[in-house]
Amino acid sequence: MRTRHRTTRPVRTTRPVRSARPVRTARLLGSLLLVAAAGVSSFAAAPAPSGAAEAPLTPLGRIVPAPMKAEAGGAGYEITARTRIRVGSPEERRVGEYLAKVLRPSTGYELPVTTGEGGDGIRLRISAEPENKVLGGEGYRVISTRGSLTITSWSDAGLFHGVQTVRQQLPAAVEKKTKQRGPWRVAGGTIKDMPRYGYRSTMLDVSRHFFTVDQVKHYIDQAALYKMNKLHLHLSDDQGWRIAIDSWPRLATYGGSTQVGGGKGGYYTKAQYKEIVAYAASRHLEVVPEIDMPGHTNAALASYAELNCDGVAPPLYTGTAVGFSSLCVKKDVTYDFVDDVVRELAAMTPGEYLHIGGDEAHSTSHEDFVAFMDKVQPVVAKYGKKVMGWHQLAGAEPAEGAVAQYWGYDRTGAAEREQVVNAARNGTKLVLSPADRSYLDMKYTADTPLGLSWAGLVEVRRSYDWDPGTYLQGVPADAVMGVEAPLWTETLSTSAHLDYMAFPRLPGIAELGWSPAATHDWEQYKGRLAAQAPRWDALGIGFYRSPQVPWPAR
Ligand code: TNX
Repeated sequence: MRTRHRTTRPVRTTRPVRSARPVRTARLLGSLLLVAAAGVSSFAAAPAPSGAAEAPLTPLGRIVPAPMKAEAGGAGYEITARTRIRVGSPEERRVGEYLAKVLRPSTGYELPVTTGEGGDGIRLRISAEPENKVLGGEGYRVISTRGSLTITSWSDAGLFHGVQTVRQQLPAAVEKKTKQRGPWRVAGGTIKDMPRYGYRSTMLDVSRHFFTVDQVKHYIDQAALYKMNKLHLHLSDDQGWRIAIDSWPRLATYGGSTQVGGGKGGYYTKAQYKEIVAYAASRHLEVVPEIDMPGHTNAALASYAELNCDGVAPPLYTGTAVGFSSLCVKKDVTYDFVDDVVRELAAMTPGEYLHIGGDEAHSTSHEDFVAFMDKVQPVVAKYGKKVMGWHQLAGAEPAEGAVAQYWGYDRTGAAEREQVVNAARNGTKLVLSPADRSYLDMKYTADTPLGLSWAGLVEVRRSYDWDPGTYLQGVPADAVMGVEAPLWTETLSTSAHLDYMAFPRLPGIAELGWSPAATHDWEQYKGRLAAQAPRWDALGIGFYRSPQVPWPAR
């Protein structure tokens, strides 16, 4: 059995973190352009160096991800005991209720959500006016004046993202669950915002360690704060099968009965899975479920002997090695199994994609891997979904419309990279999750008590300081659909563990997915990031206090 993760060169955990490029004038200018002053300095202002007294960022200047355009002006709207949240349609009402739920406990105000007309208060409007339409299906505008705060969008997703922006403009205490002192003022001015990419994802590995429905919901809430719009759930792996499949019940009841380290594991019933999907949808995230195949399948192979080429079921596995398991590519029953699983999973997944894994199939020959993918991709299409796969899919024949998820890193071999680049040139879309940038399970430093280090150490700056648009040389810019921050859980078993590894890196990947490339600038980003800390404290998120970031004193 393999105990080493990669096929590439041996891992050096002490590898120095590459120093990032100097701030380019063009970039700085780009971010300056985003702010029309009106006497208010905004997020283009570089924060004071770590340790020095901080000049507090203005509310408009501390938003993460950085908005496309923010113009300060006027006194702005103050939420008071008299504030009403004015909505019209049921979609507007849903977003209004969500906003009210965020604001009520800390402000102590009633904040009725009302359909009554009126010019004052907080107004949420979905409208197809051209100025909303140009901002697309997720963009929004916020206008804050003395008398009213208006969020408009072409869609409810855009309204929801606008609410996240407004939330970040209020004092951090707004996130607390008990009554706090105001005032609750939203800075005056106008924000126009829309995402750079339509695919902004985080992955949670619920297989290596199982996480309950409530824990997953908690993670969804955190991703929604930063305008992510996909939740990739890694539902099966060697150590556990986490989703009930009626036609193969032992997958969950037996294959899900343990986890890394030998704990009791668990699985989601269909009702629970649907509950996660619905909760994610209420936060405007689409669930992308993954069944990893043909490798990473020990839990399935242990549950059903007939899935093994030799007809013998292996024992359940609770270690952390990879690459030792494979479905039996030559047996017909394998494709009955795949058909049933994909059919049942697709039927309870409203989203567009179904992820079929395909990584680290070290116990499957290349020929078998290609044959397997040729047979399995049409099954996904048959049940109405688009194929996603890890980038090894590029080594087979990606189906029309398939999306490959790149998880290589600086030491990924040229041949492997080239395969991905060629696939992209031939029309395969890419989601980028480079392991030495966006993997939230990589240790920050050699001293990080949790996580792995096979891709190197990933401090906050390294995680943020890359451009998805130019990252893979030779890939056409429009082949990049977006980014993902995967959170693998070999070493993580509690929500506190997830918090510590995801924060502060998750907001950085979210920003790479959302913000215009022109806003990219570590020196000012680190100031905005630092300004998030009181919010995380208020939300009870225990984050890593990276020395690279000028955190405010507690
Ligand atoms: C690689 S990324 C894996 C996972 C591990 C992860 C740990 C990928 C497609 N495969 O099986 O959990 O590294 O960082």
